[in-house]
Amino acid sequence: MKRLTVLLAAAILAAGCASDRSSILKVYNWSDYIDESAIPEFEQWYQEQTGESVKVIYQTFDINETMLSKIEKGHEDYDVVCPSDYIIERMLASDLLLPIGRDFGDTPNYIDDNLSPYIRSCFDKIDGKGKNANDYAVGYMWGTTGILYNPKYVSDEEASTWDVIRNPKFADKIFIKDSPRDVYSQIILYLKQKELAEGSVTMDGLMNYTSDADIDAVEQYMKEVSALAAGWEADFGKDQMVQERGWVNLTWSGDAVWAIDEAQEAGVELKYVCPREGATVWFDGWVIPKYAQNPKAARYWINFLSRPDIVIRNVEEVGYVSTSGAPEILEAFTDDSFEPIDLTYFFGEAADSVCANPVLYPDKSVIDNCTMEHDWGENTGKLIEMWSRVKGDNANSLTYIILAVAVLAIVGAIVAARRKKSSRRRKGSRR
Ligand code: N2P
Repeated sequence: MKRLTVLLAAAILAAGCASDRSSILKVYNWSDYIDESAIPEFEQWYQEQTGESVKVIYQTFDINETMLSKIEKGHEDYDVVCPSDYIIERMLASDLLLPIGRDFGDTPNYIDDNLSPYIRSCFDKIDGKGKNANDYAVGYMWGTTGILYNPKYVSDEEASTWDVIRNPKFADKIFIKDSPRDVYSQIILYLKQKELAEGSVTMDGLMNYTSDADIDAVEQYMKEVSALAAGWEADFGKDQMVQERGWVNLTWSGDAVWAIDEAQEAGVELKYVCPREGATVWFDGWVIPKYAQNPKAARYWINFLSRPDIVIRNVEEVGYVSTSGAPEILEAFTDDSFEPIDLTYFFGEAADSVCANPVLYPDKSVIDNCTMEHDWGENTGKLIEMWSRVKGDNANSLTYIILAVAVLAIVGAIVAARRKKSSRRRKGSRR
C-alpha cells in the first residue's frame, strides 16, 4: 500500500512537471555573461508580448567543451544555449540545432534590425555542411584572444608576442585560459610565423593544422609554458591580475576589459594586446538545440537580448562586446577619452573615426591580423588529450594550495562533527 502511494505521488509529480515544461525556459550560458536583472525582466516582457507566462531556469558553464558534451549526450533539454563559433559549426555538422524562426507577431524583430554586418559575414564563413549558420545562430558577444598584462612588470615589447607566456622572467605569474582550442590557435600562429611571413601558409589555413606533428609541436611548446604557469583558469584569471598575483594572462578581450576597469579602481594598471604574430577573433551566439522543449520562448529570449537597451546593460555589466551594430550601441560606447579608431567593418562606412575603447572594439588593422577558428571534427579528441597531458604535467603551486586548503577544510569538518557527536553522547549518558 505504502509503495503504491509513493508511485502514485511520483506519477502525479511527473505529470505536473510535464505540463509545466511549456512555461519553463531552460537557458545555458557562460558564467558572468549577463546582467542578471534582465532575466526576470524577460519573464515579464514575454508575458506582455505573448500573453503566456514563462519561468527561466538559468544555468552556466565555463568551458565550451563541457557544454557541448552535455548537449551531445542529449541528456539535457536546454532550450537556448550560447556556444562559440567553432562549436556552432560542430553542432550544425552533427545536426543538433533547430532553425531560429523570426515569427514574433507584433513584437519588433530586434535580431535582424541590429545585428552587425561584420558578424553576419563571419557567421557566413561557419561551415554548416550546407546550412547557413545565420539561420541557426544569433550572435551575442564577440571579441579577440590576446595578452592581458601588468606594465609595471611586463614591457609593451615583451607583451607584443605570444612567447611572453614562455618568458622565465614571469615564472609563476602567468595564467592561461583553460580553453584548448583558443590556446592551440595562438600557439600555432606563433610557431608558424616564419611561414606566415613568407606567405607559404595563411592564418585561415593554420586554423586547420591538426596533423600529429603540429599537435606535437604545440604540446612541446605548452609543456614549457606549463612549467612556468601559475594556473589554468576558466574564469578567475581576471581577479588574479587585478590583485597583481598574475602579471601575464592569455585571455579573452572581455575578461581583459573587466579586469582593466576593476584594476583601475584599485590603482593598478593593466593593458591588453593582440600579439603581432596574429590572433583569433571569436563569436558566441545563441542556438536552439534540437532537444529544446520550448523553442518559442527561446526565440523570444534571443530577440529580447538583441534589444538595444538590454544589450547596453549586458555589455556594461560583463565587459564583453555585443554583436549588435545598432546606432544606439555606437553612441553608448563612443567615449572622447579614447583616440579615434576605424570601426567601419563593424558599424558601417560612417564609423571611420570613432573614439572608442580599442580593447572593446579593436581597430580595423587589428581585425585584419585576426582569423576565425573552425571545428576540427574527429580530430578534436586528439586536441583534448594533448591538453590534458599538458595540464597534467603542471601541478603548480596554486593547485597545491587549493588542494591543501580543501583537504584541511574536509578534515576539519569531520573532526568538528565527531567532537560534537561525542560531546552530545557524553551529555546524554550523564542525564
Ligand atoms: C565569460 C565567458 C566568455 C566567453 N565568462 C568567451 N567565449
